[in-house]
Amino acid sequence: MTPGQSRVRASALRRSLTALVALAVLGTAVACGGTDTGGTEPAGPSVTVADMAYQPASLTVRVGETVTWTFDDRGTPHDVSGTGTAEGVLRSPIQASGTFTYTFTEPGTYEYTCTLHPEMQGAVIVTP
Ligand SMILES: [Cu+2]
Repeated sequence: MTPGQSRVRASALRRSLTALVALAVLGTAVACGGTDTGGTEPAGPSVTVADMAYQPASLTVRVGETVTWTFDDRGTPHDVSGTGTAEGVLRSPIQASGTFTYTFTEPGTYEYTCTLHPEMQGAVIVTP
């Protein structure tokens, strides 16, 4: 091969290596996120209420599963208040800390909001 081809190959190899390293770093970060629970993370599906948002905003669970909402927004109170078909079904107290749990026994889409901050929107999709 010519010296020119060799340079092209080395450059392609470097790009591949960079991609591999990026993947490895990403993998490590994900692994750390999965294990760094500190022993306080709920075991089942969970939503964190923080930074004026439900995280994740949309969650899919199966019938019979219990979802835990953890209120952790530096003292700002929120609630979980069902809208539409979930109105009156999904209902937490207004709370600035602690958790709220709800066990979904019927399939469907449960949309909810915060009565204090209507811009906060969340949904739980319950599959059979
Ligand atoms: Cu709120």
